[in-house]
Amino acid sequence: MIEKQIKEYLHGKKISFEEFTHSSASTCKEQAQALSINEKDIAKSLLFKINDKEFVLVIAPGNKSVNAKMLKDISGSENFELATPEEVKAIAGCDPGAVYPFFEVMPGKDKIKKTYIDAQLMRSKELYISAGSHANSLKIKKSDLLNLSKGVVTELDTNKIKKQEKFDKSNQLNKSNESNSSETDLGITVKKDQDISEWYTQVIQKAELADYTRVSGCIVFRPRSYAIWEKVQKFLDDKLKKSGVKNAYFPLFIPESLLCKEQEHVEGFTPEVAWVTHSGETKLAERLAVRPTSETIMYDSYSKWIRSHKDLPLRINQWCNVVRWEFKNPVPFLRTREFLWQEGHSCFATEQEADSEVLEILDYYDEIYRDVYAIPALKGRKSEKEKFAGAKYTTSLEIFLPNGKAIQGCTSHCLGQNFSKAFDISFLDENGSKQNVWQNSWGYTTRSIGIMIMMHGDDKGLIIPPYVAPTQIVIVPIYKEDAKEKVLKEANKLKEKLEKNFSVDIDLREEYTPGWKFNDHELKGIPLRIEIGPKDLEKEQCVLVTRHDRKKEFVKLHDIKDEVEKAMKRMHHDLYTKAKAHLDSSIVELETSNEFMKAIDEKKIAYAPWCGSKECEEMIKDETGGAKSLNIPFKQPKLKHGTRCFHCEEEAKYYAYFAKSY
Ligand code: 86X
Repeated sequence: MIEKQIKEYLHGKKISFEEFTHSSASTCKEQAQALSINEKDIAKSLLFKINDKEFVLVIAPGNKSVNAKMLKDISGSENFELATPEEVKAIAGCDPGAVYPFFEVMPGKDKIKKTYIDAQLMRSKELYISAGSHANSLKIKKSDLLNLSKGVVTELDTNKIKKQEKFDKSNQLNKSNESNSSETDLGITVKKDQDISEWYTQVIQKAELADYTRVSGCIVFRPRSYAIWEKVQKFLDDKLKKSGVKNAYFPLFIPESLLCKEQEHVEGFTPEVAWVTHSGETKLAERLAVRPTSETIMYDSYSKWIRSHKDLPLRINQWCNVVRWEFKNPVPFLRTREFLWQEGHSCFATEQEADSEVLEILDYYDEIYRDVYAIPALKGRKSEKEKFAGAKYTTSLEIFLPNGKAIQGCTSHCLGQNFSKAFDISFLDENGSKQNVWQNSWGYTTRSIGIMIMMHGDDKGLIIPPYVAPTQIVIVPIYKEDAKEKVLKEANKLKEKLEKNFSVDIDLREEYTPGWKFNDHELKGIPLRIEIGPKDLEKEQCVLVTRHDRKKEFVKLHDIKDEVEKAMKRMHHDLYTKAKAHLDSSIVELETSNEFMKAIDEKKIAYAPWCGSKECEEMIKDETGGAKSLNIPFKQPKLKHGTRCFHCEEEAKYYAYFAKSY
C-alpha cells in the first residue's frame, strides 16, 4: 500500500505531519470541502509526460489549473502531456487524484526528471497533500515539502511570467533604446493613470534612476537614485546620532545554526534565504546565509557584550544591503531581492524604555516621509496576522499610492524578551539579580524611493520633492550667438549665488535646444528650473519654473534666493497636500461586510471596527481577493459598547485600516 510507504518515508525523514481521514474526494474542491479548508492550502501533485521515459512532477495550489502549455512556456521544451491514469498508476502507484508530492517514494521515480513547484505555495506555512488515496490527506510544513522536493520553484502562471520577463528584459530593452533614439521615444509614452506599471517602468529607466540586471529582482541604483538615498541616509543618520544611536557593521554571512536559533522568526521565511554553500569547489562545513535581516548575528554579539545594567541601553544601527529571495514579481525599488536599508537593534533594561523608543523611531520615519519626501502616512500597530512573528508588537507607516494600492512604508518593532531569551542577552540589575533585556528592531529601506516615484510623478515623468532632490535647481541659459557671453556670465553668477544654499546645475550643453532641455529636466524630475535670456538681463530678472505645476514666475535677480526658498516651500506643500487629499478622500469609514466589499472594489481604504483575530483576517483576505489590514491607528475613536466586528460580528476591539496592497 502506497499510503503506508509515504508515512514510513516521512517518519524516516523525521518529518512531522497530521493525518486526516475523510469521505472520498477525487478533486481538490472535494478534498477542500471534506477538510473544511481553502483550496489554495492544498498542494496538489500532477504528473506530466515528456516522452515514454520522462515525466515531471508538478506541485501547485489546489485552486490553480495547470496545463501542458504552462509547462511548455516555462521550460521551453517541446511537449508535455498530462499522464494517463495508467501511467500515473505505473509511476506513483495510485489514482491521478491521489498523487503525493514525494518523488522518492514513487515506484517509477527513475522516470521523474524534474519537479516544478508553483511559487504561490511559498506563501503558505502549512499545506495539505493527498497521500495515495482519495480518503486521506496529510498536513505538512511547507518548508518540509520544499526540502523533500528538490524541485524548481517557479511561477506556473504565464501572466506572472510575463511580468517577470518585463523585469528581466534588461538587454533587449537597453539595445532598443540605443538604436531608437528618436526624440519621441525620449519622453514617457503612456499616461500614468492609464497604465501605472508601464509608466513606472519607463520613468525609472528614462529618468536614469535604476537599471535592470541579469539577476532577476536585482537592480542598479544609478547615481540619480543613489543620491536620493544618500540624502535620506543623512537626514535619518543625524536624527539617530542625536538620539544616542551608534553605527556599526556586522557580517554579511550568517551561519545556518545561528540563523535558525530563534525558530519562530525564520519559520515562514526559509524559502527566501540565499545560501553560500561552497568556496571554489569545496563544500563549506556549514552553509552561510546571506543576511535577510541581522537580528541573529547581532544578538549573538549582544549576548557577549551585555553583562550589567551599566551596559544598557545598547542602541546600534547599521546601514547595509540585505537579500530576500522572494517569489512575488519583482518591482524596482518597491520589491527587489537585494535592497538597501538601515536596521536598528536596541536593548533596554525596562519595557517602558523599549516601548518609548519604538514610537520615537516611528516618528523619525514619519518625518522623512512627511518633511523630506512630502508623503503622508498612516501610523499604527500591525495586526496579529501582519506583525513580525518574532515581535511582541509591530508598528508601521502605511502609504496609499495613486493607483489605489497601499504599501508598507517601514516598521518599528518591539521584540519584548523573545530574542533575549533565545540568545541569552541578560544583565545584572542594581540589586544583582539576572534579567533579560527588552529589545526593539526597526528598519527603513530603499523601497521609499519607489514610493516617492509612484506618489508624485506625472505624465511628463518624475517629480522629485525639493528637499530630497540631489539637484534642486537647473539653470538653462537662453541665447543667440551675439548675447552668449553676457548671458553665460550672468547665469554663472546666478549659480554661484545659489550654490551656497542649494544644489544647482547649469545646463551648458550646446547640442540641445532650450525646449529639449526643459523636457529633459522635467522627465528627470528636477524641482526648479531657472531660465535666463538677453531680455531678462535688461530687466535684471529671470524665469523661475516649478516642476510639479509648471508655473512660471518672473523673479528679480536680486530676490532670487528668497524666491527659490519660497518656491521650494510651496512645491513641497503642494505635493504633500495633493497626496494627503487623495489619502483622506480614499478612507471610507464603514461597519458592514457589504460596505467593506464595495470600498475594497472601489480601491478605497476601509476604516472599520474589527475583532483583530488572525482567522478573521485570513477570511477577509480570501473573500476580497487580497485585502489586508494595513494597521490599527494609535488614535482611536471611542468604540460604542457592543460594537461588532464588521466581518465576523464578534466584539470589535478597535478600528483598523484595510486595503489591497503591494
Ligand atoms: C523581518 C524584522 C526587522 C530589522 C525589521 O522589519 C526591521 C529591521 N528586522 C525583519 N524579517 C525577517 O525576520 C526575515 C527573516 C528571514 Cl530568515 C528571511 F529570509 C526574511 C525575513 N524578512 C523579514
